[in-house]
Amino acid sequence: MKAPGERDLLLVVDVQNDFLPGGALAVPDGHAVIDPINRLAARFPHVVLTQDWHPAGHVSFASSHAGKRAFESVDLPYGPQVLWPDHCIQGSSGARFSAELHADWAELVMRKGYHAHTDSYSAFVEADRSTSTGLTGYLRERRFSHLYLTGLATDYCVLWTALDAARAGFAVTVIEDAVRGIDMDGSVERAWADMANAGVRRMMSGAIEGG
Ligand code: VGL
Ligand code: ZN
Repeated sequence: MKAPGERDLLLVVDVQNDFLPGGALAVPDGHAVIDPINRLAARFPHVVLTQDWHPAGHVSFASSHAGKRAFESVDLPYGPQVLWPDHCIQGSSGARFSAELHADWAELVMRKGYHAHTDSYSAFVEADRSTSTGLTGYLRERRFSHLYLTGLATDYCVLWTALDAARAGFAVTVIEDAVRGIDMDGSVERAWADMANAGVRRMMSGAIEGG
């Protein structure tokens, strides 16, 4: 690929302490995404970060459901919901971006998952599949056409964000070496298949000029 231009956006998904080693919901090998993201962030003229941002007692926390454990599922009004350890609580150190992430020049931090009764893996549409975060409008108004996705986790927030971005009409490429997954029961493999079916492309960070 030639050098990223004015219509290209680097979208960095949830590179927060709770998803990194030692965090409440550590993604295996999650730390490995940081170097490639830092290199890419220096190349892209435009960078947007997403930040998982839950109130205490959030509906996606196992601790909010009597008798349930993390990684089990419950049926919520909007459908099945995987339950997680408490993570990315608003204002907590776990919710902060990794101190090693160098993207201070990011133009927007898109927070998500802040409604107590609705989760949001996607940066575009919440888990009820109807509440919009506003990101589509923001990106359209700024005339971005191609989104390059990086971050955590491949099989949850990256996956849902990629699918919704493709649905909204953006060209979408996931940077393979700049994402890592949680991987429950083959969910990473399924995620790549679902993204491919939706027309999402994949690329290594080294294929981006100067990356
Ligand atoms: C995520 C599970 C719960 C993610 C966020 O960033 O992929 N996964 N909340
Ligand atoms: Zn979350």
